[in-house]
Amino acid sequence: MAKSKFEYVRSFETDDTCLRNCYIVVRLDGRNFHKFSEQHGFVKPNDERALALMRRSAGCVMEQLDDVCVAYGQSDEFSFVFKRSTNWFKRRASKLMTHVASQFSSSFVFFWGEYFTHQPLLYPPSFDGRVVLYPSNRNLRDYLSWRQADCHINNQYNTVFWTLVQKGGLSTTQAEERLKGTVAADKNEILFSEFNINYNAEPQLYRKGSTLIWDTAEEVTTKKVKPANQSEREVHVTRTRKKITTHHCDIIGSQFWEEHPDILESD
Ligand code: DGT
Ligand code: MG
Ligand code: MG
Ligand code: MG
Ligand code: MG
Repeated sequence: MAKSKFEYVRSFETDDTCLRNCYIVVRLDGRNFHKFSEQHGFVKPNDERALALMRRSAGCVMEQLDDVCVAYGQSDEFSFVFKRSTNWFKRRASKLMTHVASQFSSSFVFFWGEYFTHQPLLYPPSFDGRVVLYPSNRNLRDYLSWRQADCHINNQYNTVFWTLVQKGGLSTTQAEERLKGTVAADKNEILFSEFNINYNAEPQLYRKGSTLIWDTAEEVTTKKVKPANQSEREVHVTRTRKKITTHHCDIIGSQFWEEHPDILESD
């Protein structure tokens, strides 16, 4: 077929194929969620509904898109790790990133009402996305460790900050002043000695974030069969199905990775 004279514009498209053998990480982050969380009455510092909705949307991304081997989320962000051997969309960064972002955003809106039963969605939220490549298992694990360490640092700060405000009667400015220059041990001490809160006993979900991986589960179904010349009977059929499991555990140390050796492909 003859090409139109306009065809040449295709050559303006640039190649954004991700380097082979690398893990492709797409990280999404809610746009201006400082305002979004205020306007939708998120509980401070952690809103169970919001975190559950984030996990639900991330699960939807894993189910609808190929080759995500692990996802990690906290606060208004989620990172999706594509298998290093993936050839989905020929490893084109823009395709991968935009599919993740739009599947996540539409899921977030689609499932909103299931989690925020009495809080209408006031305007359409959006998430930015970026792609980063990690060439080794060490680099990938360090990336995920970085996000989990960030979760811990922010959550510890926010927990003390909002305890000082909600239980200690301080203004937000006073709480900020009080925490200036404090290290982790000081923050734990304030929580413990003044409010009888043991930070390490706070929910793992808040302190560690959420890690989603694939697991296999045996599923037993009954099926009606009717062999020739015999009466109909029921048989049990066992099938192995892939399903997503959620973990709120430490992913910085080795234990999690040793318990789930199938997540990473060897270097
Ligand atoms: P950005 O990402 O540059 O567009 O701006 P933000 O405002 O989204 O900033 P970011 O992503 O650094 O911080 C996340 C904001 O979302 C932060 O202000 C706290 C809020 N947020 C996230 N999860 C919760 C939650 O469970 N409860 C409450 N109250 N706020 C939350
Ligand atoms: Mg940001
Ligand atoms: Mg944000
Ligand atoms: Mg964020
Ligand atoms: Mg098309």
